Amino acid sequence: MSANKITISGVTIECIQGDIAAQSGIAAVVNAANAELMIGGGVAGAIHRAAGPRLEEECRPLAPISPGEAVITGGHNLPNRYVIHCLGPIYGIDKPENLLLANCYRNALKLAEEHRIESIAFPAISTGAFGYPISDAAELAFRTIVEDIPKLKFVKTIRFVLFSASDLKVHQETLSRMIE
Ligand code: AR6
Repeated sequence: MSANKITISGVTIECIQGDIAAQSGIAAVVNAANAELMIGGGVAGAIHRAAGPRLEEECRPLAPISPGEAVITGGHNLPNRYVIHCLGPIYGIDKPENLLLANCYRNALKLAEEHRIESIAFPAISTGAFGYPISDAAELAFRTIVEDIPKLKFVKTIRFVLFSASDLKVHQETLSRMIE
């Protein structure tokens, strides 16, 4: 079985294939950042290119951040009010990587709640340049979010934006196991 979305206690978790920098209608997008919060490859490149140079300016005094940490800025030229920047663990180097990756999701949701954000879109943090295996990362991300749902008062939509069809498929299959 494979599911594009599930709703638990009024909170919808959904997955789509797309570009994290093109998510209109979502209040906050999450950046798979580098410690310096500067433009990089992958998600960080797409977000900074779309947001424009004022995003780096706003980020400079907030850096560096540690694995598992999250900070929030404005969205600048993105179609989103906020960007929440998370530094994922480098697989095999930053340990324990499962705890550090879970902290990214927890800390991002905590910031979203503090800013009364209703909708948030995540990329698959750490699964690109940082090498975290996609299915382990998907399982951990969904489990962490489902555990946090009872704490959410403002967040109602949590979207996963996957770059490739195969990453989308992994997430759909993992999501459907959450409701079995
Ligand atoms: N939209 C959605 N997902 C994307 C996009 C996009 N535009 N581009 C890539 N992905 P990565 P990390 C997927 O490398 O592993 C950067 O250079 C990609 O296929 O962006 O946390 C930073 O500067 C993968 O599944 O993030 C850091 O140094 C996932 O997003 C470092 O890479 C994450 O890939 C962070 O590495």
